[in-house]
Amino acid sequence: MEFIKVNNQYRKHIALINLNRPKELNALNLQLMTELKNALQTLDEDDSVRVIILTGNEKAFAAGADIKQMAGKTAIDMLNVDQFSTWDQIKKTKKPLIAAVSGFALGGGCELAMTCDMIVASETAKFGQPEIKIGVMPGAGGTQRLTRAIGKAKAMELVLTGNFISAEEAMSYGLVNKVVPTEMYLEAASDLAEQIAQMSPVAAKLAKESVNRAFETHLDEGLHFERKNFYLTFASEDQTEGMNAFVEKRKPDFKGK
Ligand code: CO8
Repeated sequence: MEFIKVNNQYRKHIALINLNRPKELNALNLQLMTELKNALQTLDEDDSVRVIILTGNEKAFAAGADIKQMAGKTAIDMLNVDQFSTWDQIKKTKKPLIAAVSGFALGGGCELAMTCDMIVASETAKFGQPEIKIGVMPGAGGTQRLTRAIGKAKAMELVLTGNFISAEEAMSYGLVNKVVPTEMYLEAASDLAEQIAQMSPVAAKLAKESVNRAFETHLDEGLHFERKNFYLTFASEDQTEGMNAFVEKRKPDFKGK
């Protein structure tokens, strides 16, 4: 792989994916996105992995889709390339996915971070949807996910002005889970990942699916969906182990079965 680095044993049960086009501030070209989609699919099928962290480098998580690659394209070129099928596949990742963001998370970079389940940010992180400044608009979920995350007023402002917000602002609007000093952002994401990796992987997948359902349906259907997944956890050995461990006053040993 040319534009990402993958370590499927970064920590016990935790994989790390690094976006790796540092000179271009990790601009998301088509090849990078395909590599990322393939890596996530492989990690999703790898039983040794329970949580995935996606990161860039200190200066940039990703400064957006690759403008140079898109500059000469027509609408029909964009339609035919159908890059969003790659994004749709990334969205289907079943395991918890944490974005560890430092520096720029702009345009497609901000959208990619929001496609993850949680965002841990360094204090130097900057989020924004600056597409309007180059004559287009968000296309990989920015108008939808940002609005759901931070509400209409601020989302409209960011999308229409292209202004960036700081990590602290992103935190206050509910876009990110935590903000930490820059030298600690990957460590903080790893701590969060380690906590989740100790839980039942079956329950984690079903819980992730259920939380995401809240964005896609109305309350009654969401509650119904949650209930089915709750019942399904009782088909797992992890449920027996978790409840027995509680009764026996010991730490559970979840196997993901
Ligand atoms: N695409 C391609 N190259 C980029 C991008 C980008 N998005 N961002 C930065 N680069 C390149 C620069 O061209 C430069 O390359 P070179 O050295 O060859 O000139 C290098 O990265 C370093 O960038 P700068 O010199 O500009 O660095 P600065 O620190 O001065 O500025 C900024 C950093 C503010 C981040 C600036 O680079 C910038 O404004 N970048 C563009 C941000 C942007 O507009 N992003 C949105 C892109 S459009 C988009 O994401 C649409 C998504 C919708 C669908 C997704 C489909 C995949």
